[in-house]
Amino acid sequence: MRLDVLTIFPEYLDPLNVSLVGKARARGQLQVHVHDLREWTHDRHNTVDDTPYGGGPGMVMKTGPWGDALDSVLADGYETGSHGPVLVVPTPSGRPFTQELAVELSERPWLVFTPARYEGIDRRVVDEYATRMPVYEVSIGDYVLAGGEAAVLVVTEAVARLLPGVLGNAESHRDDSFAPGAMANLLEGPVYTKPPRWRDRGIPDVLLSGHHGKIARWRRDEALRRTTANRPDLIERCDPAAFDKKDREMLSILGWQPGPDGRFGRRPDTVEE
Ligand code: 97T
Repeated sequence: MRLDVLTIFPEYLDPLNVSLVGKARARGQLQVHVHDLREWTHDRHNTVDDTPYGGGPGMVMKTGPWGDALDSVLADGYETGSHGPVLVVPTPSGRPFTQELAVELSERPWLVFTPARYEGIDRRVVDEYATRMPVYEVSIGDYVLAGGEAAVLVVTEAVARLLPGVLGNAESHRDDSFAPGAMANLLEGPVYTKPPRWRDRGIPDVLLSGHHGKIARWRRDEALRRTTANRPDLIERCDPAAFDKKDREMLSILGWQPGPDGRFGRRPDTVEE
């Protein structure tokens, strides 16, 4: 897979040399090209932004540098044998970035990222390139960043670990909390390793029992405990057929019950601390 990143802060992408993504690059599984957008500015001050039409606060990134930069990066990619680019535009008004979207992007041969600073990019840039390639405007969560570079790091890491051969066997995808088919979209419960006692704290006896059935049940109960506490929305939207008898017992203990439509919701008398 080829990745291009166009940014006014190329150093912000230095983490792409480290850890999983850095190793994938070193092994030739991923080609990453980071470009300084200011190389495509036309004036003495390397201007990339201007005031918004219609007024209002902040600055908008100009069409000229983005258009010239994208034309040049796309031409280089095609010349060197890449094909099927998609444009990935981080923005707080994009579609939520999910594991499903990470899987979809991991199946593309070439991703071009355009992280913006200021109040975003002149709309005509996205509209123009959307006539030539798929465009994904993505948000990594409901909070505001100073720019899209951190979102590029997030998307890149989520995508790179899905590429064939990038993750070792020890850390395979099956158990990812949001992997399709992971515990019916429950969050993972707590994990423990040696030593068996630390600062007077032990580990749950069941994990030393050697009883695989009991261990699996305990893990499932802990997953239900965490998910009801931290992500009640995941339980509420779950197909109730995903919950077996023991799940239902645990959900009841946690204060959850099926509603008229069979879907689980918090019992009205149970309150949050
Ligand atoms: O807040 C942002 C500013 C610029 C580019 C992206 C974002 C953002 O992406 N996901 C959440 C916020």
